[in-house]
Amino acid sequence: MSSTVHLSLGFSFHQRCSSFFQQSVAMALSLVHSTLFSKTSQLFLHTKTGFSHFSSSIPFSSSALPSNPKTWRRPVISALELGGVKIARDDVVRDDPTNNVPDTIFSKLGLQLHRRDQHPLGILKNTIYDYFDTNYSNKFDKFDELCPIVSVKQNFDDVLVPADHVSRSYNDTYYVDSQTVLRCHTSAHQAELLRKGHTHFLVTGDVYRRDSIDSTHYPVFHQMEGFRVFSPDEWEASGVDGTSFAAEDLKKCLEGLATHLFALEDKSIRLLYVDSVKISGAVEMRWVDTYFPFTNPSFELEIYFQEKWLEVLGCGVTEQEILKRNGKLNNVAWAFGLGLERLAMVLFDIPDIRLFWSNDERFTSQFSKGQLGIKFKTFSKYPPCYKDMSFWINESFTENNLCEVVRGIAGDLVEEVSLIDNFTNKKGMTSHCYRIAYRSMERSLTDEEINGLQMSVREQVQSKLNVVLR
Ligand code: FA5
Ligand code: MG
Repeated sequence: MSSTVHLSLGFSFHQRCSSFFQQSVAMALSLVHSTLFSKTSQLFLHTKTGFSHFSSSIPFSSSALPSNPKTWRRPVISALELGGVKIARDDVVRDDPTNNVPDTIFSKLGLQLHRRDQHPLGILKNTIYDYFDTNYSNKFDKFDELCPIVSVKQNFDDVLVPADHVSRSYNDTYYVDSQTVLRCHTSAHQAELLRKGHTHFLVTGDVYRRDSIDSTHYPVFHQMEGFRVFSPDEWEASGVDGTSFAAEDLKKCLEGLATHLFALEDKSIRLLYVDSVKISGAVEMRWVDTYFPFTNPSFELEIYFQEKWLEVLGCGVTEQEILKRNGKLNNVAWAFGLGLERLAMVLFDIPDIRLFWSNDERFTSQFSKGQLGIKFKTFSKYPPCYKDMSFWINESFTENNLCEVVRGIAGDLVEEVSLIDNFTNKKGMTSHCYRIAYRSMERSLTDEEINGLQMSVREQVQSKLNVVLR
């Protein structure tokens, strides 16, 4: 795992190792909100008219705007339309202790990269659609415009996420208010679609998580949910029980999808088992057993990429309770949630997740509708610049809060935040040293600019996280 602390809807390292955090959600909440989110209300001009901002918003926070005026446009959006509903900035970003959505996140709402046919995410979504249409005779209903602002019930309760699960915390999820969140996974729509009678569906959309910073984690990314319900006659003849039948069908479906995607670029797939030796040539992937509250058994699919195993999707056989509650008693089902960016990074050779948000023509012009085989040619040869920062942490310190501060200042100019040293002294005080890598994907940064950013980071880390710099 690259930086060890990232939210997963399953059990992550984070969950196993930060019980102090679970116990202090309430404390963190008040601390986070009293200190972390002072809102920059001048960022967006307010207009009540509202409009979609597919093309006019930009992916930088104001504090991270590049100095070259040609490479950016100032955001002028105060409202947008999501699934036919008008949403004003004030509906999502509020100075209120139950709200932790910063402007940088609001600026991403409604961009809908997955609905752009020339964008790698749109190209990938369409290719996955083709696979399902061809192999399942158009049986899968497709949704890609469901509103990302959902209730806590939809996001967590409906998929059986326990009341004390770490993913519900303000440290991991963006809350609009105590009962409303920016969905942190597309599984938030499973229950409502089942209730509406859908038995085969794909839901694609933007999802939001407070998370660590590195080349494969971003606070906004895109998932595609797949869901398939079986009726008893489908598995009874097979001689195996419903759960085994569904699990086998699920793996077959996803292995078939992987073969379809990589075959388009003339690559073969090699399925490995945990601890297998890597052999170069083919795309190598493996199934790993895992845990999700909503499936049992549960699996993750990993692909070998940039010298590491990269988790690209989670899946499993749906818990009976979900089916029962939503009118599908006596059925079994499988579900998967695929991280579109991660898969697109492997397919298009995109080295950093920030690039998906780039409006730079040198990025956007490399992709065209329907063309999956294209390999991205990097245009950024700029070296990263590293800055280290040590401080004594306090009880409520979390890496996600640190990352939120750093992103708030440096925006997409920050490439990675990693813990490089960690010790506790005789007095029981714990020191962390973080290394921040600054690098623009699009231009070279001046020393002056980086020093300015680092100075602000140091100030805000101290004032907002109440840590003591060393
Ligand atoms: C889920 O979100 C589950 N809802 C998936 C699921 C659906 C399981 C249906 C079972 C049945 P997870 O937290 O592991 O699981 O995220 C799914 C995928 O999203 C990951 O495999 C990864 O590809 C992607 N992902 C997770 N966090 C990030 C991030 N910060 N940036 C980019 N991609 C991410
Ligand atoms: Mg996971």
